[in-house]
Amino acid sequence: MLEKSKKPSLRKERAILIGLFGPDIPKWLAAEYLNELMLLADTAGAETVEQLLQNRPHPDPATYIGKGKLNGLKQLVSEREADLILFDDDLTATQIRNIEKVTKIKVLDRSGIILDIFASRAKTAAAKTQVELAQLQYLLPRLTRFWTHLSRQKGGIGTKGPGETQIETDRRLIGKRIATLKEKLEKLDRQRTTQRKGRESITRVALIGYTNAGKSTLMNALTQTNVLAENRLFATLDSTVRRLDLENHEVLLSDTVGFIRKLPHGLIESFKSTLDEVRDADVLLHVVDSTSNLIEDAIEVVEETLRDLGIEKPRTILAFNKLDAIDPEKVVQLKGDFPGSLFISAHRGIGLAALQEKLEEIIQEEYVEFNYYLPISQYRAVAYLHQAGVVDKEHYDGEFVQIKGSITKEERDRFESLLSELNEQLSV
Ligand SMILES: Nc1nc2c(ncn2[C@@H]2O[C@H](COP(=O)(O)OP(=O)(O)OP(=O)(O)O)[C@@H](O)[C@H]2O)c(=O)[nH]1
Ligand SMILES: [Mg+2]
Repeated sequence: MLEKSKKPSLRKERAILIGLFGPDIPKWLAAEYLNELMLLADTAGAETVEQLLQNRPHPDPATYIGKGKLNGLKQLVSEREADLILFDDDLTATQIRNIEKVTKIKVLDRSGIILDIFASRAKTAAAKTQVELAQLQYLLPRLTRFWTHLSRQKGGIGTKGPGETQIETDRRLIGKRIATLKEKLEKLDRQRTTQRKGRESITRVALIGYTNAGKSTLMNALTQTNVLAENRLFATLDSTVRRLDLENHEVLLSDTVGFIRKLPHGLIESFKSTLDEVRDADVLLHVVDSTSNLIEDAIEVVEETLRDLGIEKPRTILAFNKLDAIDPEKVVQLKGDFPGSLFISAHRGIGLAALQEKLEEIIQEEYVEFNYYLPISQYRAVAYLHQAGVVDKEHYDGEFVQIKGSITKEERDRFESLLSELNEQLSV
């Protein structure tokens, strides 16, 4: 028998992760943050070979960690054969330059790695444009470092930066590109708005939550679609909208990008239009990973990001996902801490019927009853009620039809103006 030839495995980049703890951030919390950074590193394709936590109330303005630590770090880099140092915070251009000078390897900060992941995951024109815009906005204040890199690649002397004029030229070029990208986004935005217009009367439900909470898995479970869901961060960047048929209502369910703590500001800005699905939602379905050790943090990050985006909180259902993977005691505790929340497993299909019922209940709250007697000649009005509302009873009696049911207040107003239009037409 022939043995399958093994492919030579590509060596992953080896990363050292660094975070700080102190009076504001206890050590256990900083350790949790580093675990999340490890997941980010993994998503970006790097292997974590060491995690370092330093006790420091504030970062050193020149080197982030203390100077003594920096020398130790240099030693560690060679011992662990590391290619990359990742910081759980944003660094200034000076800090990056100084750390790279000592350690001689690539240094990335938190925004840098998140942008890198977004860039490699962006598929559609909109996502690509949004990410490029955010990358350039991130790059602009760090231009000196960029050029140091370039001159080093060219074999030049790494310590010498370019002349000011060169930086200026580059800044201008980037500025121009930013303007072009913004224009392109506006255009895409207009197309999207037109596409959304046709769906105005249907209730919209948006899945929101921290990255990796299980939003896409839930989307798939509820609508039998096949959106990519995986144990990586930011599996979803673009919005997907699917129709979901509840017992009495039809809704549009949308799945979109997940949130994370310290999401680079430029990214939030540039993803504003992708998040229009969230902005336009009538109901938010906030999915929480109940296996996380930082549940409250994650919920707060999501709520804060919504506030940053200027999205006023519509009615929200809080759904704790991954019920299959936690202890019953934790369920009891969460139920106590978050009354009214639901417990589900998107993966195993647990609690989904209750979730749909709750959705229906919330939607129904927006509905008002109607009871009309219409001449059968007004079949357009009858058709409208069928399309926009829920009809419970329809009784034909000679020239008239009695039609009873419920409809949203908004739709009822629209219907009444349609009715008066029809009446006017009839009376002329
Ligand atoms: N044990 C368990 N795992 C789940 C459940 N639901 C989702 N997962 C897993 O959680 C991981 C993330 O799921 P996704 O659906 O991609 O999460 P998401 O919220 O869409 O993530 P992003 O798009 O990356 O923001 C995957 O590995 C899923 O298989 C569940 O009910 N139980
Ligand atoms: Mg997803």
